[in-house]
Amino acid sequence: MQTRIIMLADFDYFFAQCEELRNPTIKDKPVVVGVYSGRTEDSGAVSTSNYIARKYSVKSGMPLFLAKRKLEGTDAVFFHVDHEYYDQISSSIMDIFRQYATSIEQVSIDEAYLDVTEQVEGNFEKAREYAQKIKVHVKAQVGITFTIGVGPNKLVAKIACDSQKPDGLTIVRAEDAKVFLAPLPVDRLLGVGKKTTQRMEQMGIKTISDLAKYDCQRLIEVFGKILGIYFHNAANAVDNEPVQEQGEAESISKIGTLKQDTHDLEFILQKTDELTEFVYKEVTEKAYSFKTISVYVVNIDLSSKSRSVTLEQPAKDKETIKRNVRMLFEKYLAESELDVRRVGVRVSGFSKEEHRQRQLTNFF
Ligand code: TTP
Ligand code: CA
Repeated sequence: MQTRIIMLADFDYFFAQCEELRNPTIKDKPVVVGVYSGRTEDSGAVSTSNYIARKYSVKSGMPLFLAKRKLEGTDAVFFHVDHEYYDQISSSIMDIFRQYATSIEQVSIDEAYLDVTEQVEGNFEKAREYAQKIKVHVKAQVGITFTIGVGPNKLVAKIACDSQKPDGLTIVRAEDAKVFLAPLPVDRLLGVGKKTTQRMEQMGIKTISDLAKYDCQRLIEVFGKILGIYFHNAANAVDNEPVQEQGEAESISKIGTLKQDTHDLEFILQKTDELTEFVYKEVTEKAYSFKTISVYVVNIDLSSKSRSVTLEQPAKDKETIKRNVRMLFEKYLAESELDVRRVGVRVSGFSKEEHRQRQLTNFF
């Protein structure tokens, strides 16, 4: 088998970087994005923060009041998460990735694997230039930086990516992969959590190299066949999982700002027709049928609302989206007197005809 060349792209401090993008003046300040529970002014948790805030030891998951305390005396800025906005930026980057790879596999809002074997003719030196080219393209078109790990498979690409952030580029050639992994602790492998780490430690396995040398039969006895073989292979930098779009996406959406604030249905529908074109294109590319159609509205007072409708039968045509978007907006405008500033169209509840084989990565 030809050596594959796989990239993992992971967007840097993603939610916080998105906020910097639309508020360029905050770039040299600590930036924290949080989920506010609403109970008291500061209750909630940090989703992420930029690297300046991280210097003050702000971390994802930390209570917001604690982050505030750590940043006391600085000119830190705090934001509420805005998933719709981050989703949209993420989709536009994923679209660029699709132009550069034979296949891509989005694993989260801010991570995707790209199989670029053909594009770089199996050559790791070319892969370096190619990765730079993708970074420059995304930076110029979307304004976001990200880190790339390159390896002979997904497992190595992921660990390479984690080894130098932000705006990093780490390349691990096929012949160096085992040596690259050897000194790392076992919990760097996907699927090795706290419990497994403890169990392995009892077995005298601390590093990936310990695991690579461990008797495979014995691993199977302890962890079962699927995991035992997986651990043995992973530690030896062996991973044949293909890069392929995972299961079904949860939703496909597109948001846009109206040319002017309005309460006029036809004016709004001109915009949503454009958005529908985009959504419909994605849906057909993925051969999805959908059951739910939603609209999203940001009013002039910046309050936001969404409305949706679920069909009796899955559909896959553009007219169904347009018809329901019209219906949802007719109803919405009758209920609300506020002028509308931004609108969005989303479809979800996907099904796909062909059945996909479950991947091992989905196993975890
Ligand atoms: P990560 O990739 O873990 O983190 P990051 O992109 O903020 O930072 P970096 O990759 O530079 O280390 O998570 C991606 C996004 O997921 C992140 O921007 C916010 C969100 N997130 C949460 O909402 N809660 C969490 O606990 C974590 C870890 C992430
Ligand atoms: Ca990230």
